[in-house]
Amino acid sequence: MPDLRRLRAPLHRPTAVRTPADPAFWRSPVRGLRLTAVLGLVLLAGLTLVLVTGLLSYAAYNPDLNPVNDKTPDKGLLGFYLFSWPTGPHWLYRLTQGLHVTVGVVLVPVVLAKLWSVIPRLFVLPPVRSAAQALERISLLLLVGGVLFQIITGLLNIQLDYLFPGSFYTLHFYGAWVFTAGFVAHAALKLPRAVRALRRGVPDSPAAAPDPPVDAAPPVVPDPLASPDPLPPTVSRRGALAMVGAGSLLLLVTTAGRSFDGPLRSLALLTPRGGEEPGSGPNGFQINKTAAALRITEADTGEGWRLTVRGPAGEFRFSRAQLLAMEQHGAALPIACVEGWSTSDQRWRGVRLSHLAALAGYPADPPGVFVESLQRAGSFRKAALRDNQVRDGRSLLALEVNGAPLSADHGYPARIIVPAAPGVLNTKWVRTLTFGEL
Ligand SMILES: Nc1nc2c(c(=O)[nH]1)N[C@H]1C(S)=C(S)[C@@H](COP(=O)(O)O)O[C@H]1N2
Ligand SMILES: [Mo]
Repeated sequence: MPDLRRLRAPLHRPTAVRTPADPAFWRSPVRGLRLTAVLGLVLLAGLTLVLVTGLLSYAAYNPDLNPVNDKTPDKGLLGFYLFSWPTGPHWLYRLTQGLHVTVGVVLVPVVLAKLWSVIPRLFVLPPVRSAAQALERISLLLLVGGVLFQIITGLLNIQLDYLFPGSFYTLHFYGAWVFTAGFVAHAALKLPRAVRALRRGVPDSPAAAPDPPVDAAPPVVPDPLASPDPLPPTVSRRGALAMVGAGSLLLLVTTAGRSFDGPLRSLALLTPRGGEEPGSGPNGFQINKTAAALRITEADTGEGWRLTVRGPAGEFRFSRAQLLAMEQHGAALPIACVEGWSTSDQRWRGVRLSHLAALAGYPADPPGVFVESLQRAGSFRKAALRDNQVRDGRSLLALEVNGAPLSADHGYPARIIVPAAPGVLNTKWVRTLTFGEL
């Protein structure tokens, strides 16, 4: 039997002017607790992963070591969790940051769909009815503001190549904590309801739902997110979810490739350098900034180049030939950038940092090192490495890669390479190493 109420309502209701505060203003039949609950649970799992890997990424920068790595003021309290980032497994940052960026991008359609699904609630009048509700609204402000701010700063950073030199870390780090406050409060308040909505077996789609008998008892708890006056459905809730999923899948395909070499990388259309050919041969892997872009010339890196090593034993200068005459060690390590792209393991060869520390006056238990590049302007000219990084036998001042001398773009005459570290700590075109407490 056709549901007469449903047929009648949209056709014969007088077309009074409705404002967004009127629930009947919102007429999509797709909105409802169930859709919101599914999206919410996906975000609970997904954004938790993005948050944890993001906080790990910050720790990986050694931000507490020396103000060259990070200048965020007052991270004291917020940085309570910082720890010595380990040097193994050597692909650790490649994994955590690949997940952070890829999952973060893939969740964008889910976040937008979730916001769309609850938008009528934004206009409910009066906006605040109780103290508890006021708190909930404030937590929503932190949550929505926080997640949009993180998405925008994150996307700008991976697309526009550090639009905010220096301050990106600060913005994204503070933003993460604002978001966390809203996220935790919101999850605590809404999780039970989301689980209930999914357990109760509310029909998935108004289109697919069997018509209830006319005299059926109305549901005990009305769905606060469902439109009281829905338009006829053009897509089922499952169909709407599938559209969101398809959007996420498209982003996955065009983003994940940045973490892999070979044909997969050419699929990473959303990466500014995605389609760029890093060339072939031993140095044919992705370049972040070229020597030319940073105005590093032949005169800087040619015969006259010397490495300065400082420590309690004094100050020493070495030519590239002298460094090549020292004991050489190899390490197969990737470059893994904060922007989420990474390379597979490259075979680096050069002098161990621990060996240079010994020359500088630390024959055992070397401390951290302060690294300076000959690069004159721009970011990432300096970096501080921790003692555990200097001690690891795979941490090198690399002179060669994959059996050939470093190319100018990969840091000739010498660059740092450290296992499991963010790419930004692998300073190229090194000029000075100062060993000591940082
Ligand atoms: N001197 C200097 N070193 C640098 C950089 C830089 O801009 N200048 N970029 C860093 C960043 S952010 C990354 S991800 C790696 C990239 O190394 P690659 O270009 O050899 O792949 O180099 C790091 N070393
Ligand atoms: Mo990077």
